Amino acid sequence: MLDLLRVEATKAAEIIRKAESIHIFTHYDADGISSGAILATAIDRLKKQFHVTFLKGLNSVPESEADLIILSDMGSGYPDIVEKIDRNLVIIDHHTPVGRIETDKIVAHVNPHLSGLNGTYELSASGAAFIVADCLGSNDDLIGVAVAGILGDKQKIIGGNAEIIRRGIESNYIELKKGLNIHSGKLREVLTMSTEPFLDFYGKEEELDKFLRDLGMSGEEDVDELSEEETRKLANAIVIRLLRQGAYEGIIEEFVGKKFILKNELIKNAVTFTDVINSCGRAAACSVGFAICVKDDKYLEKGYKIWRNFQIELLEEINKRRKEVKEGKCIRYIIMENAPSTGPVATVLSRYIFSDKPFIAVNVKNGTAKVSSRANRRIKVDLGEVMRIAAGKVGGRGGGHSVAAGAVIPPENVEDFISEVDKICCSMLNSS
Ligand SMILES: [Mn+2]
Repeated sequence: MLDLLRVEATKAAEIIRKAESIHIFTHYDADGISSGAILATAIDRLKKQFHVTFLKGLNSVPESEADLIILSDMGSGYPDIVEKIDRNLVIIDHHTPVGRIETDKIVAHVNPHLSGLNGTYELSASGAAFIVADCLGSNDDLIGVAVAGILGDKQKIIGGNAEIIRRGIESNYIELKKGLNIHSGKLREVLTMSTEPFLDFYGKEEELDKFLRDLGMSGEEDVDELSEEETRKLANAIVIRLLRQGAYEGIIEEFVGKKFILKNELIKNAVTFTDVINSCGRAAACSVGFAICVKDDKYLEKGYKIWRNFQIELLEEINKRRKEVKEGKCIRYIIMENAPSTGPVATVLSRYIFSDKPFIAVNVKNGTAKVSSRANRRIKVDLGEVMRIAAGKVGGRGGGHSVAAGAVIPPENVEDFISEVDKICCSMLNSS
C-alpha cells in the first residue's frame, strides 16, 4: 500500500542524508507538530544540524540559511510560493496537490495523493513523515507520535494509516484495547470536557446528573477502570445522545470499540496525547507540543495546563456561537468578529450539531477575514475546491481537503463570499 510513497520517501531520505543543515517548516496543528517531531528526531539521530519553524500556513516564501528546506504538512497546494524557494526542497504533505510545481529545486515530493492514496483519509503528514523517518534509519519508536497526526486530522484508520498502526502494534509501541476512545480520568470530568466526541454537557450539570443516574453511575468512576459491561452501557448512552444532538453518524465508529494506547509516549491515551499537542499549537505554544512529542517530560505539566484552558475556552465559545449560526440555501454559516479561534469551533459545530450541510465559519480579525469550512463524507461537496473558487472570486485565496478547507479573504467581501460559497455548494450537491 505504501510502496509507491516509499519510493519518493527514499529519495527524500537520500537528500536528507547528504544535507549539511536542514530547516523544517511545519504546520502548527497536531499533524504538523507531530510530523516535525518525527522528522527532527530522525534527523537528530543522524547527528545533523536542524531547525524547526512552525507556520500557520505557507503564506510567503520561507527564509532560511540551511541548505535543505523541508516543508511538512504544507506545500503541495501552493505551487506559486514553492517555486520561489531557492534551496533544495523536500515536500512531505498530504494536502491535495494544486497544479504543477515548476521548479528544479524539489528533490522529493512525498504526498499520498501522488502515490495512489487518498491523503484526506488514508495518510496524514505525520504518517508520510514516519515513512521518511523509516527510510532514514531504525525509527519504529516514533510510530506513536504519528498517531497524533492521524487522529488530529480526523483521518480514518484505513489505507496507509492502518498499515502504520498495524506496524506500531507489531513492534509493541501501540496497543489496541477494547473500550471507548475517549480521555482518561474521572467519568464526570471526561464527559463534561470532551470535544471529541462533543457531548454537550458543559454547563448542563443537571442533564449530566440524569445521564449518569440512568447509567447507574456516580461520575466518580475512572473511565479506564470501567468493566466491559459498564463500558458497553456508557457507549450506548453516548451514541444515543450524539444522534439526538445531530451528530454525523460516521463519528461513532471513531470512538466506539477500540482505544489506542501509545506505550512509548509521555501521554499514553492517544486521544489525550493528540488533544494536548493540538491545543499547544492553537495556543501559540507549538514548542511545548513539540517537546512532548520528543518526550521531554519537563513540558508535560505545561502541556496539560494549556489543554485544560483551551478546552474550557472552546466549550464556552461553542455555547456562545451555536446561537449565531445562520442558514443559507445549501450551507450553514457563522460570521464572527475577533473570535479566539475559528477552526476548532467550526469542527465541533459541524460534526456534532449541524452535520447535515456544509458549515462555514468566518472570523474577521486584524483586517482580514479567515474562513474555516467543514463537511463530512455524507455531504457530497469538495470544500477545497469551493474555497479555492469562491475566495478567488472575491480577491482572496483558499483551498484544502474536501471535508475541511480554509480561505483568507478581504473582510469587506464576506457577504459576497458566503453567497458564492452557497451557490457553488448547491451546484455540487445537485450534480452529485
Ligand atoms: Mn495535516
